[in-house]
Amino acid sequence: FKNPHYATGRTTMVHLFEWKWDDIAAECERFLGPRGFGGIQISPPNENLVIWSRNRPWWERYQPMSYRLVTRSGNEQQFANMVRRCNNVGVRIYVDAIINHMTGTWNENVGTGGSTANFGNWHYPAVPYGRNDFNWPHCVIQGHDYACCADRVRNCELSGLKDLNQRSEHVRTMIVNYMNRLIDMGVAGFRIDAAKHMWPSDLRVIYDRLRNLNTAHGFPSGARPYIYQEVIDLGGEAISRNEYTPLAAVTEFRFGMELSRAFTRGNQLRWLVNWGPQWGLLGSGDALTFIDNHDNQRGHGAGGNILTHKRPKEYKGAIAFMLAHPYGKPQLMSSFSFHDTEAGPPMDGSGNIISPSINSDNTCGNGWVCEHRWRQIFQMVAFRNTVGNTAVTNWWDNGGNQIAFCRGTMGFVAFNNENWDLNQRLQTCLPAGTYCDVISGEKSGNRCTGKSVVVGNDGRAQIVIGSHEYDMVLAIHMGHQS
Ligand code: LAG
Ligand code: CA
Repeated sequence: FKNPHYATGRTTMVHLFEWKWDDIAAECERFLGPRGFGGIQISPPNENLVIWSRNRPWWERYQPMSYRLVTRSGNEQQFANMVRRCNNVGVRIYVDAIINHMTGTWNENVGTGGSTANFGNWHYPAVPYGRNDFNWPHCVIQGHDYACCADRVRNCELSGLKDLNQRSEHVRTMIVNYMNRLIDMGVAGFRIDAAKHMWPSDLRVIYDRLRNLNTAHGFPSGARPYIYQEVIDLGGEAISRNEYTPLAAVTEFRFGMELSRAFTRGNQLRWLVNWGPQWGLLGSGDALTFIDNHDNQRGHGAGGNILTHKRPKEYKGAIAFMLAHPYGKPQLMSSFSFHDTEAGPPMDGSGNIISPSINSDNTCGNGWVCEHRWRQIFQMVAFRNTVGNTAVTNWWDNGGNQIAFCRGTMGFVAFNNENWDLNQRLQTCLPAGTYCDVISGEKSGNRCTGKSVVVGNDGRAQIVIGSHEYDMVLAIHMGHQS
């Protein structure tokens, strides 16, 4: 369950938060496929409660009404069409699977597919689930439970969301049927929402009953779905991420926390010389890595001063380090802009999501940030694809916040997070020639639109990153020789 089954040469996925299926299909064909992205995490595709009383917040999608594939992102036919079109251009789809709970109790009770429920009776006829499918006695997780009481974290409600009992055979069957339906439609794997709130022994039963990936969608025979379990473990809790790594991959929340700290000068970049398990991170093959996610970019979930698109220079620095360094399986965040942390995606007066528009410079409009279309970010995806599994070599630092390293003989990257310029002759490990920096520009015809870097016969080059430049990174690789 730890292999994402990306198409050959691809390495990176992006979370297209709250995007519609038709827009994702188009984005696969016009941008993600051609640019070498490996996959997409999509918002939950199953029916959720419509919450007009809070003006359709983003989090209504974490309130399941049924496993029918009807949401604001689209219906079942649009979903199937998206998966097929993305797989056709080598981009995999990973589903955010909410299997810990159903909705909380609300006055309104109509789902995005028209289903209704009787919350007071724990009755969800569209699945169907009834009282016996939930954990008893009824209880709600309290803040202090996380430190002491694993059983309460798993058997009580997470913020009042009705807590399914995954030991129930009927619940297991409903969940497995839902996930297998998606596998048959061509998805490549799942994010397991709130995995910390479910027993690993129950999850194992569910994972083992999943079908192999659909060979008609280009997967090798016998391929198991990629599973990354959302476990927030910053230390000090009764439940550890290590209970989940024997099953499948795990979201590594310490990764974005530490890199956010380093790139905001809470820690010096030079300490990143031994980035990885020596920092207390999971084994590389177990870790789904990211700087921010949809929760902590707005102070939900783990929170904790995470860098986001709102601090672009530092954020692009942290993302570049994530993509330049071989540790983990990286995931990019693609956001809609927000001030109110509860606000839903751009929508019209009827609650329909408004599609992103694409500007002439390839960035997005209509309220969509589309970090994945920022040059400094998508060019580093290509960097990662190009350098493959080469090692980090020739680490250099100034004893502070200027660092540089090679990836084998395929790529070189430098960072300047000091108040003064970086201007050094450094070993790039690349063959002699002229390379286009992929951060300040790109290769256009035979010239560079940004900086050119001239590598001599000894592999060295003069590397300049001014402290007042737009970006703090310089990156060159074998795919961008001019
Ligand atoms: C997750 N991971 O474990 C998701 O990443 C996270 O976004 C989900 O919470 C959570 N688990 C449940 O799937 C989000 C919001 C919550 C929201 C919840 C359900 O962060 O704030 O709770 O989705 O919609 C909301 C209200 C609560 C209310 C609750 C129950 O904010 O005040 O008690 O709904 O109705
Ligand atoms: Ca639970």
